[in-house]
Amino acid sequence: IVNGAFADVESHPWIAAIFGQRFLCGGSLISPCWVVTAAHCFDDGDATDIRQLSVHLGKKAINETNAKKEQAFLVEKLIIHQHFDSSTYNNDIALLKIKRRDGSCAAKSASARVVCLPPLRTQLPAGFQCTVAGYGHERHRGSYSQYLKKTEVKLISQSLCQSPSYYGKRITDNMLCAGSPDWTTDSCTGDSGGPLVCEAAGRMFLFGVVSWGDECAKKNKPGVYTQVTNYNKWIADETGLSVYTKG
Ligand code: 4AZ
Repeated sequence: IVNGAFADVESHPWIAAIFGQRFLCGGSLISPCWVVTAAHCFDDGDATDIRQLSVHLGKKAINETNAKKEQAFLVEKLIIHQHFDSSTYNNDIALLKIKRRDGSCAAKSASARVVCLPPLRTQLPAGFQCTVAGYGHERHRGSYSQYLKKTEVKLISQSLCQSPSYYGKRITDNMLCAGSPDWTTDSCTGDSGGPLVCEAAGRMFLFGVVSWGDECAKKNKPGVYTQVTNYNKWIADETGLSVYTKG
């Protein structure tokens, strides 16, 4: 996250930190046994060996462990969207089924809780303020943040984001753009897979998965997020969860 602020994990209790040999990506807990993340996190051959993966909930810092707040899991299943295109990042979404060695999934606590999926195909208006969180770089070509950070960004209309001075035809209907009006704050490398949440009717909903962008906090180059509302059926089919209602 470029600029923004440090965040308590209790304010983003659904955030997951996904590790391979080292930190890979963020994610979001959508049910006790399932984490949503970005498909491109597993682009790199070795990372797809699920025996190497672990998922941590309740984590304030990538390089520190707080046993009181954290829960750690193995990955039982990695489901990369069957139409993920690594050249365009269309359908940049994946699911991880998590479990402990004893077979149990996440326990609800102040630092670990599921996030709601938005009702099917709900669209929020341009200018709507949402929050993105992660452990990623603090500037383009910078370094990972020591601690979990968050920032506020505003949704950008599809037509503006598809205009030539923004991203043109690179933006598909499965993507949504969000940025700060003054281009000072943004998600960045390492925030990938993590949550873009928007508050509606007093609840936080997962509207986006951090996917890509041209650098970070760059003028007319907002953060691009996977449009989670297009994937309710896919998530339901792959997990067996019922995600058509506010749940
Ligand atoms: C990345 O490289 C990345 N500004 C993620 C998000 C954004 C840019 C780059 C959005 O993973």
